[in-house]
Amino acid sequence: MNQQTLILIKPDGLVRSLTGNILTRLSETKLEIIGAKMVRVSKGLAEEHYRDLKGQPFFPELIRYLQGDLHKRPKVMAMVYWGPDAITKVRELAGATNPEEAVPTSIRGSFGRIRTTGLFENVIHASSSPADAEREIKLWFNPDDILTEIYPSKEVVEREIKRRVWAG
Ligand code: IDP
Ligand code: MG
Repeated sequence: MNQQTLILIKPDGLVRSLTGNILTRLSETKLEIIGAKMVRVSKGLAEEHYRDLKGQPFFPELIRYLQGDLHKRPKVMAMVYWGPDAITKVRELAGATNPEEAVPTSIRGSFGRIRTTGLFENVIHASSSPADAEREIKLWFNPDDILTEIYPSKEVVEREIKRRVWAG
């Protein structure tokens, strides 16, 4: 069954110049990239993304991690991959949440580490179920950012919306 999944290259992945390597590994899945962008992550976005983990002792540090505070690199690369069994395929390639337990050849097994504080610094995020994927993709992307109609969308007319345009 065709599925879509949200992938984030977290700030540690960017700071270690792992983008090319990770994209190459992901291309082995033969899935299609239907959305991609660089995002500066607000505290609100980070907290919403990881809202199920609120209350965990590592939650405040996890939010700072996703925002790039721990790596002085305030951005992530967000992508939507689409195709047969996308969620399982990408999760397998990503490896276990704990980099120490991840298969050594997986992305997290190869490049992840555990910080001295105990936080798993694991390079990549990948949605873990269709429901999570839908919630996460809708959080990170607008319908117009994605090249396939994966979820129903509608057109609205909005007035007096402030947005940035090119000055010249
Ligand atoms: P996942 O990223 O494999 O889906 P989640 O349980 O959703 O794992 O956790 C989100 C992120 O929070 C992980 O990728 C990791 O960075 C961090 N994390 C999860 N569990 C722990 C833990 O027990 N100790 C430290 N960090 C954790
Ligand atoms: Mg998760």
